[in-house]
Amino acid sequence: MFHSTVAAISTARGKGGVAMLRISGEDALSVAYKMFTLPSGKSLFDVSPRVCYYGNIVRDGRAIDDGTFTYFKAPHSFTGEDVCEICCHGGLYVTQAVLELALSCGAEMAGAGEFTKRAYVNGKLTLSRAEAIGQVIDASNDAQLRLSGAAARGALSNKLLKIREYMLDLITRSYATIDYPDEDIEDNERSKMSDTLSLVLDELNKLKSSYRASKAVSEGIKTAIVGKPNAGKSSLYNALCGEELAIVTDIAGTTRDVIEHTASVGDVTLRLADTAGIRDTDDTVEQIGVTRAMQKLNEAEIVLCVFDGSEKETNQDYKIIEDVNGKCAVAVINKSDSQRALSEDFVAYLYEKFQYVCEISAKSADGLDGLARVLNEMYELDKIDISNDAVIANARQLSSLTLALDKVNEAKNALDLGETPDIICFSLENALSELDMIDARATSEEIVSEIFSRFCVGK
Ligand SMILES: Nc1nc2c(ncn2[C@@H]2O[C@H](COP(=O)(O)OP(=O)(O)OP(=O)(O)O)[C@@H](O)[C@H]2O)c(=O)[nH]1
Ligand SMILES: [Mg+2]
Repeated sequence: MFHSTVAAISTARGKGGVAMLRISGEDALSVAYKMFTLPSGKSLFDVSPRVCYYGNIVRDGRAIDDGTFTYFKAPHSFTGEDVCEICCHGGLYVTQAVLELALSCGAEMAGAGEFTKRAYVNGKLTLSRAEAIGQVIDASNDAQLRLSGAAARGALSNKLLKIREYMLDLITRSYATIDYPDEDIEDNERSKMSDTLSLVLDELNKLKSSYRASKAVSEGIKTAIVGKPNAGKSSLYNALCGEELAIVTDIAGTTRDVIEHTASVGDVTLRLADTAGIRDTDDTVEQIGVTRAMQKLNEAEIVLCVFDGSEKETNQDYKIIEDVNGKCAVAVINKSDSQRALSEDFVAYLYEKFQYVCEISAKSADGLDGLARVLNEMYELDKIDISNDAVIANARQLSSLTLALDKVNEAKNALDLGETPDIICFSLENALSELDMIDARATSEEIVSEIFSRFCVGK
């Protein structure tokens, strides 16, 4: 498919112990032959694939560095092509020199994501697995790594293949009836097909609903921490971030600016905003802070509404409850390590007003596991095993899945209404081609290029 041989440094840019140059394409071995020599004098054309050899990286007959060489013979390589990997020392200058040497020996510079793109085009990876590899590289917390790791190993691709098999079976059965146009689909056959269609619909619906969960893990949820001054918002923010990022004092009105940071709580990634305590004030600077807090509250997808459990409730607490009305909010009763002064009636009111209530101590981190459970429940992450299950990972996949789902629904309705097999078949074939878009069994070159251009060079 590709006739050029490309090279790039596949390790991250910057000083490090080791850097790796990857060369892929028909001439990979010839390029490596011109720049790497073995102490035994053995030619690189005679090495065993997948064995690591020590040797010298040579320019104009002189060694510029020493390192290792591994040859992966096509098709048993990441890209499916001949691949040579040369590891050298990870200095900025030496790495660049090794790359330039490879280019002068006949390789072309690889574009962003080119190795993964080649792996996809050469049938070594499905598109959803290739996308997942990008997410593995971008992962910044454990949940993101588990989610993308499962997809990279083929969780979604395998699930799609299974659903595809059911759909192909349905199409084949419908065709069998089309061949005898005078005969209607027998009742028995119709009911069997209806059962299979229900199964397919069930699987597709499950996948569709997994998107909300996967988005909560990978993209993160805009979350505002609000409450009256001194409730412990900044303390909660610091506890969730695992760092003393926000200033905490016992002076009401400490926080003025909005501070933002990403934290992983349970399996959910929260894009947290700590805000100024909401109250009426004559202080001009604090007023601006309160306005910004209200803005963040309105923009947020989730609101963590903090109440001071060690103080009697005030009118301000009631006002804030009104402010968050209609938002997806968790009432967080803080300072559980102190004597409870919040009235029982008010606590009961919180349980009535909020779908979720957590009692915590931001100071000791007690109860934060309960908050994590609540967040997992909100995004149905308690129902998904993100380390293994198939999930929809992005809007592109969701859009194809939704179209496929519509078409399967169409087929099911047609079947239930007693329509002729050709009508059912037509919907099913459309559904299949939509579903096939997810793993790019039928995707345009434009979409493929767009996806791989988001990768870094060397991947
Ligand atoms: N005992 C106890 N004290 C807490 C807890 N959380 C916060 N505090 C104390 O409550 C006071 C206010 O905490 P902050 O985190 O600054 O409160 P805040 O809501 O951000 O306050 P403003 O920024 O002024 O709106 C500080 O003295 C904290 O040490 C807790 O869980 N237990
Ligand atoms: Mg604060």
